[in-house]
Amino acid sequence: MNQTPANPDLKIEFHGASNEVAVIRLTRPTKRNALSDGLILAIRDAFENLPATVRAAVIDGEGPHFCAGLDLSELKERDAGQGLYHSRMWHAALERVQHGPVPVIAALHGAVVGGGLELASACHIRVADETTFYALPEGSRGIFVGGGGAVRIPRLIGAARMTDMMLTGRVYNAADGERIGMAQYLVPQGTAFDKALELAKRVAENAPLTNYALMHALPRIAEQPADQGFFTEALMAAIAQSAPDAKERVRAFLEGRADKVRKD
Ligand code: 1HE
Repeated sequence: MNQTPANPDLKIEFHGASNEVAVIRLTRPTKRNALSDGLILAIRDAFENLPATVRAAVIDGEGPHFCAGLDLSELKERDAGQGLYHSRMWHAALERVQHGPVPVIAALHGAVVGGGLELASACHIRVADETTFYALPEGSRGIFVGGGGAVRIPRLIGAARMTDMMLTGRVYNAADGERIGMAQYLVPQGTAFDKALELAKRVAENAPLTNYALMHALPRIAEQPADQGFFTEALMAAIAQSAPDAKERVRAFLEGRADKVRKD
């Protein structure tokens, strides 16, 4: 099953026995998957219109790089007001990635720069192959992040590292990126997509309410004072465990029908 988005620079296909994994691919390799306004809106629409079969998503990029960030050819025409609306449009689109219906796994390779890093940081898991490099060239282009990076990237690597990247143009390679928290997985060259798909299939097997709690409750709890966080956690735990799906999964373990936890 495939879906044809309105924008030719985005492709959506479905994987798994029940089409439970959506693969959303940036297909603008000649421009290094630079994110035009049309492409950002297509990403938003893709996440808003995922079929009900979908339980997890992978996002990746065609060609030698994941994504070169904002399409700079569109930048020169904007005044201040248009710039504000443009940034808010990115926020709305990447909000659909982060707080959409399903967990999203980014498969990274090559350049993950500027708005490409902002897109990756809106995903829930990042798998990077050895060719990946991370940069925020906004500093040297005389602009600022505008796609939510000022909020999301410090939560991954800390404000001090992001400040350094933007002030000095520092580029992190794949290994250092994984060390500082850009990606949770570092894999051999050319294998990020396969690993991301494998993880997405595993994520898709979870109880949907557990995935929902991880996407929607956990980041909010992390921002709350401890006392409120404990209370939100208790509410979410009570809701999750009351689902029929959760009861069946616990029963399956107690009756020896479910996998044990094993070392890899
Ligand atoms: C582009 C873009 C782009 C490439 N907008 N057209 N992002 C940047 O500042 C990164 C700019 N790009 C690069 O540094 C490099 O292109 C890469 C390291 C990503 C890749 O290098 P390379 O040698 O593989 O490709 P290339 O030859 O530089 O680029 C191929 C074509 O893509 C070329 O166009 P052509 O017509 O000459 O073939 C490039 O001009 C074009 N291209 N990147 C437009 N970004 C919400 S705010 C977010 C703010 C930002 O993201 S700012 C950071 C922007």
